[in-house]
Amino acid sequence: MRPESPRRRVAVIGAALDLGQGRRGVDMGPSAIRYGGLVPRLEALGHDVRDRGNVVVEGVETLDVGQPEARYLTSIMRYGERLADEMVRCVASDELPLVLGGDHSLAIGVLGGLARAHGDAPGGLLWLDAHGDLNVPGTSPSGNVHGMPLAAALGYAPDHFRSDAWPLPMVSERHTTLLGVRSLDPSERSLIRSSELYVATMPEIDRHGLERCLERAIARLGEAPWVHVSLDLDVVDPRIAPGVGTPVPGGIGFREAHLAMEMLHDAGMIGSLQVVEANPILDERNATGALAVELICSALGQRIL
Ligand SMILES: [Mn+2]
Repeated sequence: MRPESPRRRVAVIGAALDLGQGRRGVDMGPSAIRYGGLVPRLEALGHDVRDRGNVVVEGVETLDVGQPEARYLTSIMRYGERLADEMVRCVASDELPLVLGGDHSLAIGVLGGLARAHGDAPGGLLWLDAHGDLNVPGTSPSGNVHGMPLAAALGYAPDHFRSDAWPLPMVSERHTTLLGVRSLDPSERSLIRSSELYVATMPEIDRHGLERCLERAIARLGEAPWVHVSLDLDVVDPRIAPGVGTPVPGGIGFREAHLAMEMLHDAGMIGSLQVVEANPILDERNATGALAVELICSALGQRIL
């Protein structure tokens, strides 16, 4: 039997960041998810929801791109520090942070703030993504920082990602799972092989089923002092979630995505949640924004029966 869904105080935070990747439009992701009816849907589930608006970023046209190996990194770090303050405030007031992206580089500030809020203790992380996001400046073929946030959180390139606003590492390898991956760069592969990360690739999900992979991930999360769930919408197959900047065929299906959220909820593992990379310019009639709303609702207690 699943436990009754506890009512939560939920703080919705829009992270309208688009500096971490090359395609415009992902800064409108928070609006697309709100437009999909997020807040009333969460209220209908019994949650006490406060929409804290967006943490806005300066227009990319006014900013210095910096080094090509990590484009806009300085601006992304400053932005992350503002997001980190929001996370600390949420944790202090016992609100569940629900962060709407924005590109995935916003995870640097989210995880940094959560680690700081929990006394600098590295946490547990479930990273649902088509990609590894384990590049560091110098290994990334594109120089786009949205391919680096998991590496940053694990403390792999401290000289680039150090800040007074957070500790490093923010999360620990043995409590971190990467799920749904189907596109890795060579440097990411060798990094994974020499790490304690649990990486459930799409072939592994095909062979063992999402349920078993997720049970293993949840067991690791259960040993961590705090837990964050990071949902990159490109983990879902692009036929279902077309509105993402870097789609990769062969992703998890509609029901698998919901099953993951339902299992995490039932295990009491949603300490904080971010849903990233929704790009309404690339979307089809907000299908991806609407999917994000449905998945968030499943993660926060919505059930069919
Ligand atoms: Mn990602």
